[in-house]
Amino acid sequence: MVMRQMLKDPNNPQHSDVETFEIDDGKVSVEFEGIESREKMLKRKALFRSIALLLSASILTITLGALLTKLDGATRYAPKFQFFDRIPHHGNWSRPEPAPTSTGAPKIRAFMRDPSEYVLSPPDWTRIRIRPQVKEYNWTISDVTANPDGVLRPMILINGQFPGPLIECNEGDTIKVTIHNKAVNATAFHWHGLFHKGSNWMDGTTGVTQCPIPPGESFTYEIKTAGQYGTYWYHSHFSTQYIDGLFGPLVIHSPKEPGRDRYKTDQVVMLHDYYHDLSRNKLYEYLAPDAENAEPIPDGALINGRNRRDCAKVGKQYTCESAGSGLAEINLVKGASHRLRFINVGAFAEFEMGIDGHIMEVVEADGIALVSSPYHKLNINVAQRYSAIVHANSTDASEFWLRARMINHCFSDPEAVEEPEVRAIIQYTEKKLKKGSPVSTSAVSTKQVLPTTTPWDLGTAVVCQDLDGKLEPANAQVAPEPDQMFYLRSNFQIGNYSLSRGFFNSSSWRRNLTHPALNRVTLPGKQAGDIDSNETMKNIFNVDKGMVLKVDGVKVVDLLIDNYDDGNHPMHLHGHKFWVMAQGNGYFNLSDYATLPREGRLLRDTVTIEAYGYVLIRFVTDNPGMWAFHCHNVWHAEAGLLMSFFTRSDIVKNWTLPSDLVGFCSHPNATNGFFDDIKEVVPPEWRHENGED
Ligand SMILES: *[C@@H]1O[C@H](CO)[C@@H](O)[C@H](O)[C@H]1NC(C)=O
Ligand SMILES: *[C@@H]1O[C@H](CO)[C@@H](O)[C@H](O)[C@H]1NC(C)=O
Ligand SMILES: *[C@@H]1O[C@H](CO)[C@@H](O)[C@H](O)[C@H]1NC(C)=O
Ligand SMILES: *[C@@H]1O[C@H](CO)[C@@H](O)[C@H](O)[C@H]1NC(C)=O
Ligand SMILES: *[C@@H]1O[C@H](CO)[C@@H](O)[C@H](O)[C@H]1NC(C)=O
Ligand SMILES: *[C@@H]1O[C@H](CO)[C@@H](O)[C@H](O)[C@H]1NC(C)=O
Ligand SMILES: *[C@@H]1O[C@H](CO)[C@@H](O)[C@H](O)[C@H]1NC(C)=O
Ligand SMILES: *[C@@H]1O[C@H](CO)[C@@H](O)[C@H](O)[C@H]1NC(C)=O
Ligand SMILES: *[C@@H]1O[C@H](CO)[C@@H](O)[C@H](O)[C@H]1NC(C)=O
Ligand SMILES: *[C@@H]1O[C@H](CO)[C@@H](O)[C@H](O)[C@H]1NC(C)=O
Ligand SMILES: *[C@@H]1O[C@H](CO)[C@@H](O)[C@H](O)[C@H]1NC(C)=O
Ligand SMILES: [Cu+2]
Repeated sequence: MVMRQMLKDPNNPQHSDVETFEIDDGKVSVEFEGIESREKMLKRKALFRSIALLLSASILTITLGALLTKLDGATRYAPKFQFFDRIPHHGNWSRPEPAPTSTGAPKIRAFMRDPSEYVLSPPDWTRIRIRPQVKEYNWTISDVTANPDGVLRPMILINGQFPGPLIECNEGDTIKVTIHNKAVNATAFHWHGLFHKGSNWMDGTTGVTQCPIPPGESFTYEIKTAGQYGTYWYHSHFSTQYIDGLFGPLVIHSPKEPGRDRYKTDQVVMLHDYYHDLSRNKLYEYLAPDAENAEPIPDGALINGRNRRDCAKVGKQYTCESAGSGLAEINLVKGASHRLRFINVGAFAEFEMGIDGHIMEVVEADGIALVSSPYHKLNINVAQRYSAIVHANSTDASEFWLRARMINHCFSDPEAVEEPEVRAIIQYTEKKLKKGSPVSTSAVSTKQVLPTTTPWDLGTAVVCQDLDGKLEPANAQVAPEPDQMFYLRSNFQIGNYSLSRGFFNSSSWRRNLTHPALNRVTLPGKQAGDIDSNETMKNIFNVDKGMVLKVDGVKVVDLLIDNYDDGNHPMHLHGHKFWVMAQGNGYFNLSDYATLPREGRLLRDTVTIEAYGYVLIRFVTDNPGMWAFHCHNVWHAEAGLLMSFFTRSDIVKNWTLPSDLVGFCSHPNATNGFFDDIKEVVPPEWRHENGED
């Protein structure tokens, strides 16, 4: 047995939609006030009537909202007119998803999702009475070989396409996603940033709130969207699996969101680092003995799943067929303003991104509307979101580069990345969209018109930290005074078997897939009975294998973390938004604690702790459940940088979890694909008799 400590802190060795829009014929009811001027509304009414004459009533009932928005905010992408012929007459339609593609080298790039799917159709709140809807999605998960950037690799996809489909709804709607797991390994889906108030078991976090969905089984997530809006995303929360293809955007519209009249079109731009191997194999290298927390270097990056590699430069171990691959194209109607919702859906790299010749007005961070502030470039860490308004009024060109560069100074070997930058083409388009104009096909044209614009001459980021400058919520809210504070030290240590593990104090999380934390506190019988005793908590949870901090009642909790690691951590708290009270380099000076300003603090759900830095966050424990708090760098989370908050045990202990979820816990295939570092990477002769599992 090798027992070595490598501490980074020298001073302290201790440590298918169903959408129905309702229109009152002619008399359009306005449920929300003060959103649009009367004049503008009358104009819209006139347009509404003239279109009404052209279209049959059955079509009208369903698609008017989407149609008007599309005509107004025309993009080069074809509108969803194609749906017309799929509309059943009873006014209920499902968006049929293409059948999963079979394994093998795809010649036709049908696995690439049509980019027009990431163009949003915000509802017109002024003319359509929108009642809460149930939005249903039917997803089949399967193993597919595909080559988004040219390099063939095994992937795990939703309905055979990459990236995942957009979930779009209105605040108050219920989203129902049925997962049919047809892949060889288990899975589970997390809805990043959603509160799941009163339904913590829908949070989708293996080891914390659920047992995985075994291959061959199905499960329906039911997600309420009350009390929040903005840009979110979803991803698998089973090991590092999401980076193999299981992720996508989730957008909640709301009449409460300020500034909706400031842009004509609205679309999602996902940025992500990318590997040419299955994440499981990368995890194997990363967690191997003596690997010393050297995170796998991405092979490149993608925008909305797209990029194009030069096959001549790709390693011989890969099969590369770049025909049909290309850069993402983002179409902006010339002269108008546009909302771009940036999401970092990657594994590890923070991006610095900007658009040549355009200022970005940042108006949203992690689902919180902001006072607009202008930026030339944005820093966006893993799992964070920013919305920016971009004005398509440059007279210099009509094609521009969107440049997104991984901040490779934060990589274990900054020089090792071949292509740290990925680009997309921003194209100005003409105002009106012609009905029936050709759909931009899923096979991106290889005859793209490449921009010739030059980047902002501003130097490049070398530190991984959050977007600086003052991001101020539009709806100012004074953070409450704290009731209690937890302090944690995070670091990486090389310990037993020479494995590099991530720690919060003495805790390095080892997920127990068949006994998730939530199940342990809701089991009928003796455990749940006296969960309020500290003794029981100690018996149920071994702090060294995953700290669980229990908070009784509704409290205002502060969490201060000092990071003794040379890497940054995008920290995410499930089920809540938190105020970022303090953040910086070095260690927090406690004498500042009493006087921290409480006004204008940014609320978000993912915050960066710099290398050798700190963060102090504040949140209210008003959402009962078992909520993971973890680093969203997939490698770090798998090395153990995850813990949980257990709130409102008085309510939670009365819960009965859905029987299908509980049933998965005893399913023989629920742990298929689980990566146990000790079993997988430690040579048998090194292992203890009793194991360290
Ligand atoms: C829509 O169709 C689905 C499947 O056919 C059905 O389950 C659902 O109840 C329908 N919804 C409405 C609002 O009619
Ligand atoms: C959902 O997908 C499954 C598997 O592809 C299929 O059997 C089922 O009929 C679909 N259900 C609906 C409501 O579309
Ligand atoms: C583009 O529009 C924005 C917002 O109206 C304005 O601030 C900016 O100066 C304009 N740029 C040009 C080049 O006209
Ligand atoms: C973590 O360790 C620090 C330093 O030993 C200690 O002050 C703190 O209370 C610990 N945190 C928790 C939640 O136990
Ligand atoms: C390492 O192994 C020893 C002996 O089995 C055990 O007491 C200790 O808790 C282990 N440490 C870690 C960090 O797993
Ligand atoms: C998970 O927890 C159960 C109950 O405490 C225990 O019996 C089992 O060995 C644990 N499994 C792993 C892999 O730690
Ligand atoms: C349980 O532990 C907490 C935190 O250490 C403490 O405040 C509380 O008084 C303890 N409760 C009991 C019943 O001992
Ligand atoms: C902490 O803040 C106090 C008061 O501002 C100051 O006197 C002290 O020097 C600071 N300590 C450190 C280590 O910076
Ligand atoms: C939980 O259930 C018990 C027994 O049925 C009941 O007395 C208690 O009030 C419930 N607690 C809550 C918070 O609903
Ligand atoms: C578990 O997987 C094996 C191998 O694929 C299969 O033969 C078996 O039927 C599965 N068990 C269940 C309960 O689905
Ligand atoms: C599924 O799990 C097995 C190990 O159980 C692993 O060898 C394989 O690579 C996994 N497949 C995928 C697509 O992750
Ligand atoms: Cu981390």
